[in-house]
Amino acid sequence: MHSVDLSEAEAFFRQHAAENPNAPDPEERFSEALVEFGRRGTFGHTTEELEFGARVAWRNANRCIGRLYWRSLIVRDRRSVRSAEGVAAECVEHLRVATNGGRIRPVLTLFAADQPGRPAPRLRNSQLIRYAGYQGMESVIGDPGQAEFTRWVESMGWSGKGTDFDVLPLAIETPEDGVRLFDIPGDAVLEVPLSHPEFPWFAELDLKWHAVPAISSMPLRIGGITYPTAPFNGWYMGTEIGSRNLVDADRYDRMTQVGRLLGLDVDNDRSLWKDRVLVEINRAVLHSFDEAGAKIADHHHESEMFMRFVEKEERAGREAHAEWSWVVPPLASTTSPVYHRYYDESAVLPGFLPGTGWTP
Ligand code: HEM
Ligand code: NRG
Repeated sequence: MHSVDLSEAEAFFRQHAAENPNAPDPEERFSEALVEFGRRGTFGHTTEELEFGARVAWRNANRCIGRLYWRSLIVRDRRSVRSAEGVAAECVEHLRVATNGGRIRPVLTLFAADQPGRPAPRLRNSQLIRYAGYQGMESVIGDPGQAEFTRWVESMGWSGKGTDFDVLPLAIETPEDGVRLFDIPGDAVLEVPLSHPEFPWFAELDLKWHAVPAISSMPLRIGGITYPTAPFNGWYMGTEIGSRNLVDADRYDRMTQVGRLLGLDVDNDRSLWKDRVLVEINRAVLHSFDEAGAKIADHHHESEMFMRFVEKEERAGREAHAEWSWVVPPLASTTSPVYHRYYDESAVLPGFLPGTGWTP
């Protein structure tokens, strides 16, 4: 259990009041929290505090290029939901609210914090939607990044169809029931089949990707309290799929296959065939999401929006921190203004904490 930090709570109440004219007086609010802490060994935030805290955590997410939209985050306060079934149902509802028929909305669902003697529910998935990876003798079917998790859910009785794109079940751990698995209904998962605007053979690769990236493994720290289960989503930037998920050697690893289909000289580094493959896969991703009516950002636009965010933060008297190696897009990086400067990389709270390091 993460400990409650009262000086962080005090600083957060001050920040809430400084940025919100309708927030309670921070001194009074802090004494109230102190009394509650004396009585229960913890204290509760109000729904308004959580909404503000979650939005600021996004504003402070140093690896995120999408932060211009931090004020638009929809926060679902579900601290009272504690059963495994309840958490599963709220995660599915999260996906429906977020997907919105393709007009994807940024959403965060917040579940309970641990309390003395009462651990809160935990989600063991790294994202709400991930594809299984089945380790064979020589190769993996599906996402190799999920092979360990897939073996773990299989050891608890789950079995997938065995395709490259089987959506994994939610694995929810509660003190009452231990770990339980829940399949996500197919109609809660919007997927986009991938095709290329010029090369018909691309569709025959039978690639697809899900439209909503929803990280579920990062605890959210607000005002001295850690919320271990707080899945959140925005929309994809195309390069996440086109330069990484489908291409990384330890993910779907399709670089050489697509290079050959493009008729490129894949044995000669200096033909820059890899550079050309990246461009075409990324074009296919953006084209397909557009065709399907599923919101997706391209890295040029998102870079521009990020620079606008940095300026806006400066005008508000804050300095935008960022991790350069995460916010610089993995395609045409030098054409992005994000590339051409450095950032303060130190972490600020409220914020998302690095994944708990939990593995099956
Ligand atoms: C990371 C884009 C919304 C918090 C990232 C990354 C991208 C990105 C490209 C880097 C991912 C990677 O390289 O694996 C966007 C876009 C959004 C969005 C286009 C559209 C609205 C959000 C929201 C939150 C958020 C709503 C939280 C409320 C984060 C965090 C990371 C991150 C914490 C770091 C993840 C990690 O350490 O693995 N985002 N994001 N983002 N984003 Fe965003
Ligand atoms: N690269 C990961 C997702 C990481 C977060 N990216 C976002 N977040 N766009 C992947 O699945 O490819 N978000 O909240 O929108």
